[in-house]
Amino acid sequence: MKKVFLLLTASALIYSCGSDSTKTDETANKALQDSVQTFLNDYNKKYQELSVITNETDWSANTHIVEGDTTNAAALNKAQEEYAKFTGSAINIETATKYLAQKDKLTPIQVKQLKSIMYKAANNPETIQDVVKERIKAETKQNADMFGYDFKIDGKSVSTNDIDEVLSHETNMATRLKAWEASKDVGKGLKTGLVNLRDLRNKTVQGLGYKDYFEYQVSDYGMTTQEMIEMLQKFNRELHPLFRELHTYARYEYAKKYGVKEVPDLLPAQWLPNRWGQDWGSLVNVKGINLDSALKTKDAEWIVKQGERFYVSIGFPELPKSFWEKSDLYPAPKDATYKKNNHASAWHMNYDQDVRCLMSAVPNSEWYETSHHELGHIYYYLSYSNPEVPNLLREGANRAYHEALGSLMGMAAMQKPFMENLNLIPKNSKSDEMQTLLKEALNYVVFIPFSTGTMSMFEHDIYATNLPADQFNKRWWELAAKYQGIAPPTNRGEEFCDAATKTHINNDAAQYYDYALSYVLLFQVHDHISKNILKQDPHATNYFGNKEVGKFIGEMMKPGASADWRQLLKDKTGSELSAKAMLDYFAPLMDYLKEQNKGRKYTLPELN
Ligand code: X8Z
Ligand code: ZN
Repeated sequence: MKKVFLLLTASALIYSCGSDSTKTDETANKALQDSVQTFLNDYNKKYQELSVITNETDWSANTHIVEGDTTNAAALNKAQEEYAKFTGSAINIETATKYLAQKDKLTPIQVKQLKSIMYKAANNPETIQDVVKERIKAETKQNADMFGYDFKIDGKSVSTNDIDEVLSHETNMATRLKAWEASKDVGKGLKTGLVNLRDLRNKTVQGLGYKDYFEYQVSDYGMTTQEMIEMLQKFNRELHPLFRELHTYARYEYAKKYGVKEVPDLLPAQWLPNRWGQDWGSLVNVKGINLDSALKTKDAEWIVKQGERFYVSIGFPELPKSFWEKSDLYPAPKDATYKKNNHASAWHMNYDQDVRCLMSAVPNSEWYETSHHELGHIYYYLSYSNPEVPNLLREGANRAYHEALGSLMGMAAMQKPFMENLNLIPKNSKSDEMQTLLKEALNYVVFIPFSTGTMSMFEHDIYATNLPADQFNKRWWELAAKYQGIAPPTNRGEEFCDAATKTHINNDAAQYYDYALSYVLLFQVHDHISKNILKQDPHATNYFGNKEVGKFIGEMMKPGASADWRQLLKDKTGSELSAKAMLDYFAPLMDYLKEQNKGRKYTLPELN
């Protein structure tokens, strides 16, 4: 009896002891979480305030570029410096580090925000503020030099839209070559700036312990450089058999088109419709589905509005009025005394409802697709601008998600049933499905070696292996040959810097694999939507008006970066990131292309 009593007392004692300490722990955790929350609230507020100023000045610096006028640049540098001073401040780094050391006691969303603070700090550490300042200045200048550039053909100013038009349609080789060379001229003047930026970007992130800027950018996915490179190579390898068929097919078909008897081993860059050979879609015209000719009857405004109509039809809200008032959607007038950033982008000005697009839209299929892509960014911004998501996490689940969801809508808007529904093509028109698939592959599959290979490996080499400046052009074309099977028209020495003609190399550095991953992701999401929501063949869907589809996409967007990207994908599609859906989509092409390529010489190696 006594024993029992004693035992009971002991257990009661133990219990009450535990209860007290749990309570104390809970109180301590609550106090810690409260102080973390106060820090985060202050940070989020200040972060938003500074971002608004930076984004506004950045907007002016990209929409109004006047040679010799340094007003915009000076304002932007000043705003960026203030932003850097705050995000990289020693006190913020110290505080976030201190709190992260106790991350087990914090809520997941607090931990995510603290990590985001550290990530942002690493780009601007106060400890090396002179380097940061210099980098900011160099970035502003590089951007203005790139987008202030006056492209010329035969001494006459031309826009990049003009150049793209020639490369898409012209069959006269001399004219094509001139346009291609004109498009590469801008690179020469950007080389010194790029070399300098490479050094400054590396130095900046080394301040907080990253090996180099490539590693820094990759770490945003929670991955190491090696893991990212392996994943990119895996996707490239998986798509290679199909790409090899496309490459063979394209060499012979282009040779026919341009009346060239001897088919070259590598595709001459000036034969291709895109300045970097990243999309060969216009090689094929599918009878009965000519989007470009349908769009000739529309104006540029229709293109952007149609994008909005599509998103609204699946349940997204209309764009805020300010979007239409403040965006810069169309090319600068021919006689404008200023230039503007000619590459499409979407802006989240205040981490809230002030969203804008910067485009140079004209009514053609390229801009039709791009408008849908950019509006994808805009609707992503609007979706995560909700009270559940703090400013710091108003970003994509990862950067590839941000690129994928708009591209998905762009792809969906080009499928036959969708275009029939919009009366862009005649209803029940007969068309060759294999040709449609081929055209799509020349866009989506051809993009993979460019994005996983040429672009990503070049950026890896310049940042992670410190590629010497006198090898930039040599390396660029080696990679283009190896991955894309492309060669320049003539020997391009180191006086050129052809990589720097690609905007991302200058102002979106070491992130191009985002797009590669986004294509893989978009096919995965599309596969799920087609089969499980629409119950339609992925090759022939019509998303228009389907609220279930909108709900599904909206749910992917809504949590922003408060979601774990791997988990989100698993939850929404049931699988991990994989090229399977993309491979399945294009699988029917293999036999067709093998048949077409019978007797033709393959010049790309087989990989396995
Ligand atoms: O740069 C873009 C977007 C930026 S928001 C227009 N894209 C890549 C490119 O143009 O190289 C979209 C797909 C590929
Ligand atoms: Zn984009």
